[in-house]
Amino acid sequence: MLPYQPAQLPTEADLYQRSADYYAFMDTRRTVRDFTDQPVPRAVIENLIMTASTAPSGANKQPWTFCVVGTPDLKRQIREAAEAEEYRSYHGRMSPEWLEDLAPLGTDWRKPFLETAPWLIIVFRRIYELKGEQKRNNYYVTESVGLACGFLLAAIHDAGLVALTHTPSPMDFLTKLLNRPANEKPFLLIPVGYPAPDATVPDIKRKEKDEVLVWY
Ligand code: IYR
Repeated sequence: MLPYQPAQLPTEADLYQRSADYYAFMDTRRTVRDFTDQPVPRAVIENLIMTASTAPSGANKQPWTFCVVGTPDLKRQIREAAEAEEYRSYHGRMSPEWLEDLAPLGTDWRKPFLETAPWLIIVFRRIYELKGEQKRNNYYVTESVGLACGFLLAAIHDAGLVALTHTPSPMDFLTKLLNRPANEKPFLLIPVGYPAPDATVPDIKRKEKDEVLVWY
């Protein structure tokens, strides 16, 4: 064990100010589907991913792999495979209720952002580790990787970039295209970049405090 040495403890006034400021900032985050092809330096993506990798995880196993794709040819292959799956999803695999719930978002099977965004971050869950021949367990893998993705989205927003949490389904084409080992399962595909000047976002609202918070 090591002593925990936080930066200076905040005053109560600091607590109000900092929590309110961070909430106001995070409340400006939007999922964006319209990107420009303006480049984002690799070092920036590395910082964002290392921030994600500070997330807590079951038994500190850090059961995540972040694959970053920037080459036009691989982005095109990912787009073609994703669109083929999404076409089937939007034309029969998703229930009428699901399609109705998605209508306000204006999504369809076409995924041009998979080629426009400078980087695609594909997050994999590591369901176990191989130490030589021996399999070692990871724990709470989905929770851990979800937390890391939350940290990643907050870091992307803080940097001034935009992202989309894209979930093509099924996602096994990513295992094949990226040649990932059997202990890794695709979790989320996150295009990252600058928003297009004419980008639009759906006119949707966040829930109110009394809808999400219960005091006891
Ligand atoms: N995976 C599809 C459909 C989709 C599903 C949900 I739930 C969303 O919040 C948004 C889209 C797609 O990416 O279009």
